Amino acid sequence: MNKIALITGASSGIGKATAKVVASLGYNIIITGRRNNLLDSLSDELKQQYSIEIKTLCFDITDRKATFESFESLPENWKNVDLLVNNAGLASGLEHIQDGSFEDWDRMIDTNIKGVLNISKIVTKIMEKNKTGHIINIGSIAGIQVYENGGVYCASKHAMHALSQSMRIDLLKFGIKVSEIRPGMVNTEFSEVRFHGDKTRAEGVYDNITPLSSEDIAEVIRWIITLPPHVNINDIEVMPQVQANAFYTFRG
Ligand code: NDP
Ligand code: 8X3
Repeated sequence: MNKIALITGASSGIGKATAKVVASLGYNIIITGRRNNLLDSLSDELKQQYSIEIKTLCFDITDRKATFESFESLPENWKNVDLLVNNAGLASGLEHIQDGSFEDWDRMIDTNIKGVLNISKIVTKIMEKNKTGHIINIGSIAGIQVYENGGVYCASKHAMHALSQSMRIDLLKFGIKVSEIRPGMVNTEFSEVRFHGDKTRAEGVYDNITPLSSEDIAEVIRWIITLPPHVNINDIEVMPQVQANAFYTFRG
């Protein structure tokens, strides 16, 4: 039986690129997101290319009931997840604290913190029973640094950093590995989502620079999950060459 990976937010960006890498390694994959058409076309593409099986689960990770029910709908043998990639997440808005919108804040907190908790509780319970597993949390440079206007997104990714460390401790005795990846700028739908669909503003984020691609992050994941079982990468920061940290980007 192939190993099973569950990748949240696989309809685009880092999650989609990760699904391709994980498929190439022979895992059977559960891909999740809210856009079913994108999940279905990725599933078709990967099934054509690799001898693996894929399940698509379409649900909103902020909806705890839907998350539990979706997972529950899987056939029993699919529930034994070996690899969980907690990737689904977003930034919404970019404003000073006094101008921020409650709606944006709720979206980020509900997705980036509570969404991660929802799926992690389900999967870690199974990994605990199986005494094995690997969880990869997609954090951010915003999880250890804060920048102007990014307060709530940064807070949500600081929470991811704290959770990654505490999960590692809690799950240690069950043989479950927890790794956190903290990328800098990656060119995905991220900025378009942050700017509520404003493509021009989103493109401006990557003006005159070569940002990371989703595939760059997926390659890091390939490396982490193909290391020997006794080795764990606790955390790793990955930046484009032109970006030193959250504040300094060289735009020529
Ligand atoms: P994308 O916007 O391209 O992908 C985000 C994914 O998350 C989509 O598949 C989306 O699926 C899913 N998602 C968002 N909200 C929900 C929800 N409520 N329920 C279910 N799925 C959801 O962005 P990225 O690939 O860049 O983002 C992936 C992760 O990487 C995020 O956690 C982000 O914070 C992090 N990150 C991104 C960086 C960047 O510069 N791009 C840098 C550092 C970290 P759908 O819309 O179909 O629901
Ligand atoms: C996304 C990267 O720099 O916009 O997590 O916070 S940044």
